[in-house]
Amino acid sequence: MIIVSGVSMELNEIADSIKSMEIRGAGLIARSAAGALKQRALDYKGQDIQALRKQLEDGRDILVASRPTAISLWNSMQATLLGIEQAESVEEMRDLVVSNADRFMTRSSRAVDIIGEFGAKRLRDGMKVMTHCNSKAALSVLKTAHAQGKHIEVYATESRPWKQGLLTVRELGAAGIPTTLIIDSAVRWAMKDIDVVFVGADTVCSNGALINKVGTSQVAMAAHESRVPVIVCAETYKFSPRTLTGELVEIEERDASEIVDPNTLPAGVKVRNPVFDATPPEFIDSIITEVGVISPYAAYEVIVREFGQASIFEE
Ligand code: RUB
Repeated sequence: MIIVSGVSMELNEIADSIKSMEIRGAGLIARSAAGALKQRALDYKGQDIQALRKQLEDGRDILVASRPTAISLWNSMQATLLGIEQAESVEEMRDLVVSNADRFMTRSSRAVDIIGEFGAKRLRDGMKVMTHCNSKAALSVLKTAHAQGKHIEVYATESRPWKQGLLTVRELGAAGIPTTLIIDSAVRWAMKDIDVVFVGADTVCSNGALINKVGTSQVAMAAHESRVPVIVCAETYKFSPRTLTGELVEIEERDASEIVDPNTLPAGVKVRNPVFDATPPEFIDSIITEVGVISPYAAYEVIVREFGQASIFEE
């Protein structure tokens, strides 16, 4: 059992909660999955090292399958199981998984704070910021700048169909930041007053493209048209070693009923519900990571530095 938001959960329940979006946001799903795998290691009471390894790998597969787009989930599983094939006893394997998971969770939470500090330097008194959806990393920047006494104002998109923008305005409003909610289609209308856009990331590809909540590319296009810089807040485990070998990122499509009750539509009308999209690097000013602020075109270097050249040859 692990505790997520005060509720204790088994690995399968965590995977189900990720699937149903009770646990959401690329960083939180990665940390929750690492915690779930750690707990599976702790719960194993047998003495068969191969059986433990199988339980861990099965658990990893269940968690990774829960949402397909965010590479953070896959990277967290890789980090948590790093080196288990070398373990010579159940105890050694268990200790390794526990320390790997703890390191990942600590490093990942710390990264959000560091990104907040780096990003706040890009904000000055009087700036109007736009954000899309609900990103802990992007909000860390806005809340850090506000805590430093900078008077910023935020325009937040609603983010249909799940309306994660309501989470954003509640959080920013509670922090005392002047915040305005707009519908997604009002982005271009609002852009004329905006100084900078801050968004989060589900995946950063080796060519510098950003995969984030659907609509991010429209926000970025409108910003590009108005010469407004778009800044991406992405911990290094949001960078995808899998894209180095040409793998494309799967864009999750969720059930149409999240948008509209299909029974209310005439027969034959289709509804599609893609929940992420790709923003090309030419619309991105910079990416703030916990190891520094980079151009999107430096994504390849970050991937090689963080995951090693060997990641190219891993399956
Ligand atoms: C959330 C979303 C966020 C990123 C980054 O989508 O697109 O911008 O996941 O979030 P969903 P964070 O609601 O479908 O998970 O910075 O919190 O990791």
